[in-house]
Amino acid sequence: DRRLILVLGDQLSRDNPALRDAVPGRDEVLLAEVREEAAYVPHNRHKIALVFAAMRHFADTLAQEGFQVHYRPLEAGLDSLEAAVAATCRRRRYAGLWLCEPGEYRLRTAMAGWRHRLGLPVAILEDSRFLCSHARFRDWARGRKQLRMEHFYREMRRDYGVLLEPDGSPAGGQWNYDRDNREGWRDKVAIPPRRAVRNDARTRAVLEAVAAAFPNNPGDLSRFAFAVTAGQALAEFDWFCEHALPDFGRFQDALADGEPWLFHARISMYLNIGLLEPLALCRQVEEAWRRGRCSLAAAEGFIRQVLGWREYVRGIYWHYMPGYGERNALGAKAPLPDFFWDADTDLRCLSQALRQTLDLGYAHHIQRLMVIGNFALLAELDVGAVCDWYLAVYVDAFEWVELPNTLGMALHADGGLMASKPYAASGKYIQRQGNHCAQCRFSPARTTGEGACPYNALYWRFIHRHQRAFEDNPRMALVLANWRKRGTSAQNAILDWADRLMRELVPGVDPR
Ligand code: DLZ
Repeated sequence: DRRLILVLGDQLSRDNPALRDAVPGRDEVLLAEVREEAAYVPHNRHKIALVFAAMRHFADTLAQEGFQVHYRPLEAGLDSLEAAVAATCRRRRYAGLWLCEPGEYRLRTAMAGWRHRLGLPVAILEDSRFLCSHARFRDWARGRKQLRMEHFYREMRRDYGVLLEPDGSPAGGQWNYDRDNREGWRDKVAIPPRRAVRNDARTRAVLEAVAAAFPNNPGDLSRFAFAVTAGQALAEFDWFCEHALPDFGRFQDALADGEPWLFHARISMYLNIGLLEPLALCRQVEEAWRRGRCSLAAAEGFIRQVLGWREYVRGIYWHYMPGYGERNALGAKAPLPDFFWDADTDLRCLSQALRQTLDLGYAHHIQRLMVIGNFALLAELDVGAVCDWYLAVYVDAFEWVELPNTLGMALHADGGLMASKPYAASGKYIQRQGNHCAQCRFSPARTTGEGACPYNALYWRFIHRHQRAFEDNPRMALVLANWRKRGTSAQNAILDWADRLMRELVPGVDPR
């Protein structure tokens, strides 16, 4: 009973449930580079290259294990995954198609019709690479008024016995060391230089093919240096544990001029395509702390992202889709400015975050949340357009992780389902966290007039326009009170200036 096993470009793991009891010599594997997946948004070329190069290397590993692997490169001209399966089934008979569930709702819906259209039994297995199953998340969510990450995270720590004292209490007496992890960047600590992965002939062929097939997509492929195998990704992670983890915690929220990586692990893309396994990483970081190689705050900060946040956003995604993607609680609808595609803006923090996003397919979370996302929130950019942009430009962006992070966390468009207050901030926050402002032509100390940091007036405009929505939110009370005590003429001066900024920065918008 020969089975055909379809492996998607973000399921490149030997733990893929569809491969778990596959038998070389009997079952066959299909991987396909197809136009639909490569073009449903204008993906960064780094993302396409990473996925294709990792797919080709993974196919090699499976072939070495003795599997017959059907690999369809982009040049084969297949339009969709369904077309790739259909073409393979025309050549050979299979008792059924096996695959791991896809990470995006779009594809999950399309697959619902496969059995009928392909005339073949289709088994879609739950993605066991995540630490929180769909049933576990549903159990946790049942009956709760609010689905807050902090509560979820504690349960995951208990479920997996991570960072616990022998009596089950949290290591060190606290669940969360966020307060120790907010230091701003003052240029006093050396940032370790990253090791670049050397691209082999397989990867170089992918880089050429992607450059030729996607001439207009963002991404400077001359700087492609991502790991494309599980072994390379693990080596990068080992490097992180040794060289960056000790300072990861304290500078987790920092912004450093000209430094795209800082002390970040830079492993989200490897996790999200299956090259790394989340629990093993958490255990390795816990072990580093237990051996005295890093502080508890650093280890806890890392583990919260992987065991807590990552699993939580995936749970939120499947819990609320498909409606989640349509939400726009604050009615944001301004058009996306062109500088999102060319980084051509004078705001230094924003232009650096956009430039490295477009060139490298990567920005760290404070750039994504508090620089780019914050701008989109304050300028009330169209939620759907911003979400599509995030899905396109980042190497690690798949909708299950991108949508809750962008729509819920950055844009507050889910009405507070994920975050108890909007992540809106003025230029003063950006100044506190980093060193961009000293070299920027705008000053965070001023709110109106030439040379004032645009984040300031846009921040107050945002607060002013949404006062009613935030009225009953105790976490917004202080900010609202600060705004109101300014008096009408001071308020109007700020609002007039903000409208002028909107016209300048967001062409095509009607600021009122
Ligand atoms: C992101 C991506 C790209 C660019 N190309 C492919 C592809 O050609 N073939 C494939 O199997 N997967 C690709 N992927 C990853 C899929 O888009 C991903 O599996 C779905 O979005 C579900 O998460």
